[in-house]
Amino acid sequence: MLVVGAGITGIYQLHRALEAGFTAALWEAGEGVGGTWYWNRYPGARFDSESYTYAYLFSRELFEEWQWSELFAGQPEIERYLNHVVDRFDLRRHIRLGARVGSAVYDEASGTWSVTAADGATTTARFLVAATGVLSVPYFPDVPGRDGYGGESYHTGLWPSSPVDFRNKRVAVIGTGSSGVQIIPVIADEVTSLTVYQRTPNWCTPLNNAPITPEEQARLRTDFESIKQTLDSSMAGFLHQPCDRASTEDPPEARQRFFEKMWNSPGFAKLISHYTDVMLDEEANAEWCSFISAKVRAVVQDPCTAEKLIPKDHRFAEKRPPFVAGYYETYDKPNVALVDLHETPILRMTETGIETAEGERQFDIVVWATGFDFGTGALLRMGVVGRSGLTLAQYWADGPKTFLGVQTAGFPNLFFPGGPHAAAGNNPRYNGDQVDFVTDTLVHARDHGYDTIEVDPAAERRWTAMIDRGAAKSTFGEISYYFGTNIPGKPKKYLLNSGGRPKLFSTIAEVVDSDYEPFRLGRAASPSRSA
Ligand code: NA7
Repeated sequence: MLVVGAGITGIYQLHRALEAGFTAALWEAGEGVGGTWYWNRYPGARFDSESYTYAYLFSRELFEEWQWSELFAGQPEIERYLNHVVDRFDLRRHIRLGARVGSAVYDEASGTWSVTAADGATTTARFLVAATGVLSVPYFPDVPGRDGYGGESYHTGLWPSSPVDFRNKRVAVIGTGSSGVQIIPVIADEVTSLTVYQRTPNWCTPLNNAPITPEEQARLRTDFESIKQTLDSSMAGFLHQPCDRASTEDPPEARQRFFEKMWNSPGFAKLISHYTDVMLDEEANAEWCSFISAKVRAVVQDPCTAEKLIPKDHRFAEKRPPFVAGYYETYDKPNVALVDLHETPILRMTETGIETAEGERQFDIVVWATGFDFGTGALLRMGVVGRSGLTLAQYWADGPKTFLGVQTAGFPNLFFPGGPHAAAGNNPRYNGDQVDFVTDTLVHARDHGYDTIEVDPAAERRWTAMIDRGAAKSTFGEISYYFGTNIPGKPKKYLLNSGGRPKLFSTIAEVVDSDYEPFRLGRAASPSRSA
């Protein structure tokens, strides 16, 4: 088996493959392991899922020996953790760094994949597992003159490993999604001036981070089994529990008190533990949005800036809501300015800065916090060629078609856990479910003497139709990058699993009960080419 990508999914896949007795290697484009948590090393990058709910749960010993310092750990600690896991489970000797896969071609006679990295290295694998992630291809908008800008330029998702010195620099940040709102408050005090180029404001609410005390750590150790059970069965892979009532069941004053409680709750509790109607009912959502708007107006002293920071074009959770620490407060600092790109769009980059309709501002550093080609970006850049010369790019020209978000017809022995059509929520939990399924499926194939396994197109059609039907009812709107609409020319298709984790679980159970009926298992004509 060749695993591609040493992020949280790929590391786990490698571990499971070796444990199951496969000969396995992992190729990773970066010079270190960690995936998202390797590339996104910008100041302020951190979890917004609770650290111990994002971490691996496959080993009780690992869970007990690793002490997270904070409820929402920062990038350096996360990267340390993932390196620890790699060493702890003796995985490093199977990992090849600096190996960006540029081509993966299926050979029908042998039922194997020939894989080539950008540095020319080649290998052959019977099973190819692309754990290439959903947020791994940074997106740079096509701004005229971008290449001619002569200052320092960084994308949050491609942050350099040597620290960027922001001291005494005039800095621009373009983009105010989860990454932008994390870096902005952290660098504001270091820089001479910070100019934020905002196209769309988001509904930002407090992360409410806190240290994890030794007492809490002791409790976590004791509660491992119940934590694991809750996370393994939860809809979205969090410990937060759903609320027992709708907003209409509380009088107005009680609603305000509840909103205040939500405001002070950690991270995603504001989605999962909120009133049951807040994500679904327009009026309930609008009342919560008014509450947030009042908070923004109370913090941001300049009323004009405050209004610009309040979303007007989408409701709460229509886009992935960011969580913040000191974000709105940043705009009260004298060295921080907000440029509203709806009022004054970027015309071009100059050699020394950014020109909008209001003129040019000069910068030493420009930070692109402009997001990613979500879901399909990495897979479509891997040069994947399946049966009969069909490329994945051709087959997915109108959007991804998958079964369970792990396989696509015409590409035998290729799996992509944690890719498009994965569930929505705390990523490692359902990516881990998919890795477990892929591993069990390959063990089944191997132990029954099969060389090839490929999903039946009918099963793929059913799964993809289910995703598309459910997308219409999703909380996320079509303006969300979950529909691919942030990338010009990309097909507008839902890229998550709109059936959620329960649908993933129930379908996996059906697959196993039916003895893998949705898959075609076969024997290769000349299987010996397998490495
Ligand atoms: P996001 O959430 O996709 O945010 C990208 C930001 O970049 C967003 O504010 C965009 O504005 C902005 N953007 C994109 N293109 C442009 C152009 N052409 N001009 C100006 N601004 C632009 O990416 P993040 O990295 O912040 O977060 C990604 C995920 O990582 C996050 O959801 C978490 O899961 C972790 P727009 O809203 O499109 O108007």
